[in-house]
Amino acid sequence: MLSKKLEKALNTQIQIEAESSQIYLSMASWAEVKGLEGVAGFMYGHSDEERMHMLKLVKYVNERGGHAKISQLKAPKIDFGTLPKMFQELYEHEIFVSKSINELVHVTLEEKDYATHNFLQWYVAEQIEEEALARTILDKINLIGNDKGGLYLFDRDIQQLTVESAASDPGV
Ligand code: OFO
Repeated sequence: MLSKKLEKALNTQIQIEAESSQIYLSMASWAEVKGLEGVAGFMYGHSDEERMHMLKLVKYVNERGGHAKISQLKAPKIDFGTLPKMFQELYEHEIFVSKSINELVHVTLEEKDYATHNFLQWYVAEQIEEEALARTILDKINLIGNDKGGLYLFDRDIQQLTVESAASDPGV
């Protein structure tokens, strides 16, 4: 059975994952209307992943005798300015999510809930990979700069970039 404090903290994380999914969905739509099909596809996929992160938490909370509460979400931005700015935002957002997961892990120790501590290790590992992926993309995009040909190739290749490939590729 989850403690009230941990249940509340997990519910906050559910909201954060749901908002992450919305942010990446908004990035996908922004990229799509700009004609960046590859970037859009990548972001749609990333948005789905965040929804999966959220669902995994929802099911866990309910399974442990808590109540996963589905709440109102903050509306994401609609315009992301430029591609480098958008990927910088993605990177910073993942750092924010990692901090939030770390705080959650801290609460499990305070509450002596080792089952939840164990459950959250998947998220700890996932965040390392997500940050690595965001950094890899950011490095590539900064390298391209204003080169239109480079941007074309980047848009074509980004869909092949997965969390796994970024983890084994130290970047540019
Ligand atoms: Fe849920 O990992 Fe990104 O935000």
